[in-house]
Amino acid sequence: MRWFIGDVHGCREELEEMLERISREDSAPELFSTGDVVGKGPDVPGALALVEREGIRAVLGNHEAWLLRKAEILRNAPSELEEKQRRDLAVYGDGLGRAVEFVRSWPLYREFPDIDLVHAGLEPGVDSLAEMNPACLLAIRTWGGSVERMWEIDAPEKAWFNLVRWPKKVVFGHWAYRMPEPPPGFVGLDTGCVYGGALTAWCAEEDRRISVPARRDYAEKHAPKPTSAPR
Ligand SMILES: [Mn+2]
Repeated sequence: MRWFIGDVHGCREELEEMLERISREDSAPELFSTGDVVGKGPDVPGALALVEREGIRAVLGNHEAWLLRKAEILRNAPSELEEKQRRDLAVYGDGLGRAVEFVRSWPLYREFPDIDLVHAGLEPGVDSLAEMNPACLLAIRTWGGSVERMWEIDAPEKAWFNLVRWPKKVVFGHWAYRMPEPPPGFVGLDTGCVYGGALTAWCAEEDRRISVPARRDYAEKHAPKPTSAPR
C-alpha cells in the first residue's frame, strides 16, 4: 500500500517510530514524503539519511529548496551567506554535499493515477501541475491572487484548497499552524511534529491515518493550537 508521510523537519526518532508502525501493518509498503524533511528540527542529517536508506520518495519542500539555493551560494560566493544561514548549513557537517546531491533529485510533485503529491499546494486557476509556479507548489497556504500574496493564514476562505477544483486527490504538507479543515479530496499531513504536535502518515488504499506524537517541542515558534492537533 502507499503511505504518505507528512513534514519530518529533522524529527528522525519520530520517523523511525512511524516506519516501524507502518512495517507492522504492511510488509511491503510504498513510502512517500510531503517534503520538508530538512530544516528546524533536532536531527536533520539523520532524518535525511533515513529517507534515503528506506527509499522514501519525497517531493521538494520549501526547506529543501532553501538548502539547494544556499549550498549553491556557499559554493560560488560564500561571503554572501549570512551568519544564521551559515549556522543552518553547519548542521550537515561534512555531509552537506551528499545531502544536496540527494535532495536535488527530488521532484516538485509526483503524479499517480488517483493522487497528486505536492509539498504545499496547487496554484489556483492553473489546470496542470507542470504549468504552476514552483513558488506555489513549494509554499502556498492562501491565495490573494498572486504568488506575492500567499501568506494570509487568517483568511480561511482564501486557503488554496478552497479555491481549487481538482480531478484527483491532492496530498500535501507545509501547513501545520491554524490550517482550516480542507474539503474532501485534499489530504493535509503536516501536523507539526517539530512544534510538539505529531508526525502523521496517510494510507491511500485504506484512507486512514497513523500518528506518532512528538517526543518534545523542538521549535517554539508558531506552536499549533489544539484545534489543529492531529486527528
Ligand atoms: Mn514547508
